[in-house]
Amino acid sequence: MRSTAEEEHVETQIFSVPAMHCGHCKAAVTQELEAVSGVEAVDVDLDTKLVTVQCDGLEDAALVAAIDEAGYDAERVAA
Ligand SMILES: [Cu+2]
Repeated sequence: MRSTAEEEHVETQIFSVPAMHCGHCKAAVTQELEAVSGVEAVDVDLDTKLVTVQCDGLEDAALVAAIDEAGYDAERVAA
């Protein structure tokens, strides 16, 4: 998908999820986040334990809740 960030007010939020350790964790977190309405893209980096979410008008608490649904504690970090 082409980036349309300038037109759609898509913002980037980054979360630290230290308990992620493998592809299963990555898939679980990605799946829960992509199920949230307004989430455009999810990127999980297992090396840094950081989850980058492109979203449109979402509170960070909604994203933390989705990660919690997947079974992980998440903390917002400055973008
Ligand atoms: Cu895992």
